Amino acid sequence: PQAIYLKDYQVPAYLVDATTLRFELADDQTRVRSTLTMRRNPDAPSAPAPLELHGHESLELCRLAIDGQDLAATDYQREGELLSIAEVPASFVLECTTRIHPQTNTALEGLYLSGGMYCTQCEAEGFRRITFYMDRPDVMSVFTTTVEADKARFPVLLSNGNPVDSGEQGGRHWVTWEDPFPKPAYLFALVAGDLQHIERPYKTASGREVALRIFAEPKDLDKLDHAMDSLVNAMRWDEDVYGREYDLDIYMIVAVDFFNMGAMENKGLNIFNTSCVLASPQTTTDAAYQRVEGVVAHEYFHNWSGNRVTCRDWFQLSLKEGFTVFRDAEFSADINSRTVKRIEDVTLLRTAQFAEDAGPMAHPVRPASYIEISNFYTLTVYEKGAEVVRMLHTLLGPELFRQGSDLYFERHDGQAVTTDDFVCAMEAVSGRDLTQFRRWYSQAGTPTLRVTDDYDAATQRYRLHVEQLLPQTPDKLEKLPLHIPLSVGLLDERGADTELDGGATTVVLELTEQRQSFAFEGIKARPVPSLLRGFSAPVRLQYAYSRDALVFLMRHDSDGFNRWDAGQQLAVEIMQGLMADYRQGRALQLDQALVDAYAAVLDDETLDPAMVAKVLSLPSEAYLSELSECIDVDAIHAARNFVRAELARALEPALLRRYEALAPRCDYAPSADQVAQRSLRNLCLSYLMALEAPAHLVRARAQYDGCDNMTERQAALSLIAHSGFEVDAAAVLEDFYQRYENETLVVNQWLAVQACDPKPGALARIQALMEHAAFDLRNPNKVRSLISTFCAMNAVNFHDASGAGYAFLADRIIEMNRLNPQVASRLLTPLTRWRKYDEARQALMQAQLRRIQGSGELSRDVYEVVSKSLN
Ligand code: HT7
Ligand code: ZN
Repeated sequence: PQAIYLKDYQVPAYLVDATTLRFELADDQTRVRSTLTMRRNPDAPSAPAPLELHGHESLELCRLAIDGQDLAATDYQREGELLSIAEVPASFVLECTTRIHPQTNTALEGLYLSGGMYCTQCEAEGFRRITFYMDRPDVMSVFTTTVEADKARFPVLLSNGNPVDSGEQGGRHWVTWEDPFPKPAYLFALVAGDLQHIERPYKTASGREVALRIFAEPKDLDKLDHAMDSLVNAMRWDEDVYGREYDLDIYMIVAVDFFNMGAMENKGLNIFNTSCVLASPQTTTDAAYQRVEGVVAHEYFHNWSGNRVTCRDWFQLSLKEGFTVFRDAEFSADINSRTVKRIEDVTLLRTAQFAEDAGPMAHPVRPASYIEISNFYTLTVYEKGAEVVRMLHTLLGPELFRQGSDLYFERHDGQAVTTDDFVCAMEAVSGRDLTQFRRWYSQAGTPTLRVTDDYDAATQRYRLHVEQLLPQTPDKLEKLPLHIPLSVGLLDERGADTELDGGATTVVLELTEQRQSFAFEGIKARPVPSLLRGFSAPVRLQYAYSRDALVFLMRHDSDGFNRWDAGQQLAVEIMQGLMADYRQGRALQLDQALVDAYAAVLDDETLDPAMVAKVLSLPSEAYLSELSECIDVDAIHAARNFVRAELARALEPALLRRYEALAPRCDYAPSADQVAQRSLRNLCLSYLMALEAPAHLVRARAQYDGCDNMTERQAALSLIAHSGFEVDAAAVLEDFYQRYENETLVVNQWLAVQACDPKPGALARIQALMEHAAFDLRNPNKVRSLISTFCAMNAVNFHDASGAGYAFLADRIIEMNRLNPQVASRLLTPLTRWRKYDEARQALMQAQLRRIQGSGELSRDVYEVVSKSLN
């Protein structure tokens, strides 16, 4: 397979002004007839070029005609994914008929069946599996789509836009949809199935009436209200915060069970993984409720940041994804707790994106090349991309940022543009030169900020000295200093913020050089610096805080994020010491400083319980791994478990007191205050269960039996299932399955709970579960629940020194490579990290990568990740 380079971009030689599609859905095949009104692109180089259409090799071409004249097989050439016609008129109508087989489409790209319902996934390059087309995002066309199918089995027929016509004949029926907004093919969608929906009217700020409809299988109709509430909140928020309104008469969401990712923003017809839309108190945890809210908002926000203004080419993916993640994060922060949302996002970034940025697949937010674009829907493009937008927001301030966003939408409505166009709009409104800032888009790797300080009592001057260290990445490109906003506050000896510039207590230092110093005058005593407040840039921060200083910041920092982060740094440092002790065979002993700091937070009833839960949550094994030069999974597991059990022993009465005091007093609601209380209560129970005492087991089982919601039940389930009380563990798992056998998403949770059970013998349990009726290798949600969870969340078992975990994963990847390349390629992630382990494990992991490499014909997706990992 060949790499594609950003530097080779060329404007399309032809344009498609109008696209008319007719789908005839039948049991063994689907016939697709397309009529494209095309013309030469006036912006293309003047010599007439051949017409090049994309078409997947699975497409059966039945008819191709230009201006009504059928083409003979000798009039065109098919090579790989391209069909070319040497000569075409300056403007013409191209007609094409293809035959496709959704029934056997296990890749879940293009048109496929999800549990008996037809649906599509066209981003990034799925449309070429439906018909021959200029399947690139800078070719935008208006679409008219007719869907025809058996009426009894597929009573609901949907596509983008508004329904304009329908009819029926002899048991079959059809509906025609018209989408007036020009769009690239990746935003095309079609659904046909036996679905029901809920509906809510919505009036936009300017008074337009919109019908909001959410479709699902009839059995799930009672689980759609939360998604609908989230949608309405998101629509109102986008009007208030960005001045953006919805533009069609109907907005539809359809829930499907078989889906490669979370959801898809097709114009007017979003298609969602059921896991991102269905919610009910009995089947859905608080975390899943929040995910539904976030994903519904994210897809809705794409209507402007993605659909009205789209990407010129796939290298620009972060133009829509980074911006939209930033928008959805701000939405969630506004309607829930801002600090908790920030903590969760930064945790993901520092744990998983930093690891990606340090591995063989590291790439800039705007990649310079790819072999398979599906491999670039990454944490770097999404999460780091959102951080880049956040830094622009920090540098410009909210007002100018909003003006920049208005200008961007105004300038580029209806266009396919680049990340540079976005930055240009921000430059235009602010008058700032963002040339250096643009390096965030082109340089891969996570910078480290090394900070030192000095204080001179005589002159009352405090100085911060900052050095940026930019890591080498696989592209081997030279790294130049970045423009980095560093938010800083200075705490005096009482813990109060010092007034800095013009009375502000937080200032944004702008780093632009590799080494830079910043002086603060009139500082009466040596302060404790609060650095990188709110995580103002996606960097690793190095500053030699003493443990006392970290405890001080935990108590006093006015920045909630940094208060939490100080606690994390303290816990990390203590656990790293214990890991070293464990390796040397020394007795482990917990630093009393951590016990005291945690006790103070636990006893502070004035704090938001959600924050208490966050502060008292120990850094995960994955984060400790990311911070390790060479990952020792056993030492990490042992040290973390030791700290958990010691904290539980020392704080048992306080934990119990808060656990009892937080007992639910009213019916379940996914409201911020209830979510906060449940999160702290479940955290207390998890510490108590670390004591492995029968009395706490009884408590956990009582919670499991007595609760009215999935948040409490699932928390109790995993604590019991992962405990050493094996009989009780088996009983509760059996009970859970019996209760929820018919709830697919809950059964997936049941698989995931077992997949991350750290007790020895996990691999055999996973293999047995693969034979269970609840498992299906063709359903990505189930693969993620069982296999990805085992590999990512059960390090001690997956990385067992025998290498059996690696061989198991390689077998699954080889199987999945044929069934579903996108899912197969994502399963590879843990093996790509082989350089971070000891020599023996490195050899075992590499051997499995080579086995995959030599296992036969590889999809582009798997080929790219395997070959880059072994390079
Ligand atoms: N824009 C959507 C991306 C997506 C996707 C990409 C590749 C393969 C399958 C996919 N499903 C959805 C989702 C989003 O970011 O909103
Ligand atoms: Zn998105």
